[in-house]
Amino acid sequence: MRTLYQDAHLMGREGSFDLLVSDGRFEAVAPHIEAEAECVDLGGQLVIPPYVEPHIHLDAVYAGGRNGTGTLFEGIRRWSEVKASYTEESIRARALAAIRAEMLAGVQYIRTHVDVTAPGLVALKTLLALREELKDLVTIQVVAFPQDGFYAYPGGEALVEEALQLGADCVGAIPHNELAREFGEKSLHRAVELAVKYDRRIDVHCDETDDDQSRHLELLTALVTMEGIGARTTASHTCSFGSVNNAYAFRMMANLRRAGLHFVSCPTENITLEGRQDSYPKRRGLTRVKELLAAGVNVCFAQDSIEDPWYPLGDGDPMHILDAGIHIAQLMSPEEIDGALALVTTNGARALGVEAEYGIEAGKDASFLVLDAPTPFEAIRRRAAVRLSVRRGRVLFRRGRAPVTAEVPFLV
Ligand code: 17E
Ligand code: FE2
Repeated sequence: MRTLYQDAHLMGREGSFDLLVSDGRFEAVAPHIEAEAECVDLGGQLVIPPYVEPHIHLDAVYAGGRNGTGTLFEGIRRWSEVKASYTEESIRARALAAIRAEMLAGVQYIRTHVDVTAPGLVALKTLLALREELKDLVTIQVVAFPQDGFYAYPGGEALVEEALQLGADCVGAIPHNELAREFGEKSLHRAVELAVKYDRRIDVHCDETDDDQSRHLELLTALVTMEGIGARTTASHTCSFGSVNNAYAFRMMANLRRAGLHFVSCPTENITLEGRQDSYPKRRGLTRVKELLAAGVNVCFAQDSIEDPWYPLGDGDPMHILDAGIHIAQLMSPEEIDGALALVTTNGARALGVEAEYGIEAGKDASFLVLDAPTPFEAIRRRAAVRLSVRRGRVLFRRGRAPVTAEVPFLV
C-alpha cells in the first residue's frame, strides 16, 4: 500500500512538496510526484517531523504535591513523600496518561528520567516495560536518574548501575544535589565511567540552580570531551549557566561547541523553580539558550513536569513549551521564529540520537505531523494544532478543526 500526501509545505524549504509513503518509509519527497497510490491532499499545510519530548519525569507526572516555596529543593523533599508509597499500578497509570497526552499533542519520541533512588527500582522497571510495550507507537528512552544523589543517597551509585544492567538507555546524575561539590564532581566521574562501561548515553540534571558558582557543566564537558562521547551527552537544565559571568561563559562556549554536547532547557519549569531567592531584579532561571544556539550548540526545549511536586501545571504539548520558551529566551527575530520549530523537533532528535530514522526525506521513516498552518511562522504565531500524526506510515490520529458558531455578524 502506497500513500501520496500532496501539496505539503516543509520547514526551511520553499514551495510545495508531495510525499510518497510506502512500507512505513518515505519513498520519495519532491515538488511533484506521479504515482499509483492513494492520494491525500494536504492543501498547503505544514508538514514537520514528529515532536520530540527530550526530558520529562514520567514516574512523577500527576503525582501532585503542593510546593509552598516553589523551589527545586522543596520539590525533591515532597517527591520523597510520594515515592515512599507509590506502586507499580499508580506509576503505570500516571505515566500512560502523560504518554497519551503527549502523543495526542504530536510527540512520537520521549526521553524520561526515572528516579532510581527508591527501594526496589519499581518505577524504573515499570517504565522499561512500557518502553517495550509501546515501541511501535512511541519511542521511549529511559534515563537512570538518581534524584537523591549518587552519594547523598545510600547505595545510589549501585542503583544507577543496576538500572543500566536492567536496560536503561542513559546514565543520569544530579551533581548539584550531592552533599558537597566534591561529591558532585565524583558523581560525574562515575557517570561517565558507567556510560563508557555499558555503552550508554548520558543525560545529567546539571546545575539546576541560580548559584553562579555551580559549575558542574565545566567538568562534565571536560570528561566527555576527553572520552570522545560529547555528542552522546546531554546537559539538562544548566540554569546556573544563565547566572555565570560573561567572561566565563565566553570561554565555556568554545568548549561546549567542541564537545558537541546537547542542551535541554525546560522554560516553563525553570522560570518558576528558579529566581525564588531573588528580589528584584529577578532572574529568569534559564540557561543561555539564545547564545548557545548562536554559537552553534544544539539546544532543545522540554516539558519536564506535568502536575508534579515541582510544577503544578503542564499538558504535554510541545507547542505550549515552545511558545513560552521563545518568549523567555527572547528568540523573537523573524529568523529565530522561522527556525524555532527545530527546538521541539530536529534538535531533540539529535539529542536523543535518532537522526538516522528521523526527518522528511526519502529513505527515512514516514513519521510526520500535519500542522494547521501554512508556514512555521504562522504555526508558532497561532500555536497551531496537530491535524494529523503519522508514524512509520500508520495514522495515529486525525484532528478536525473545532467548530465555532459565531452569533454576531462581526465574528462571521
Ligand atoms: N527533579 C529535578 O531534580 N528537577 C526537576 N526539574 C524535576 C525533577 C521535575
Ligand atoms: Fe528534570
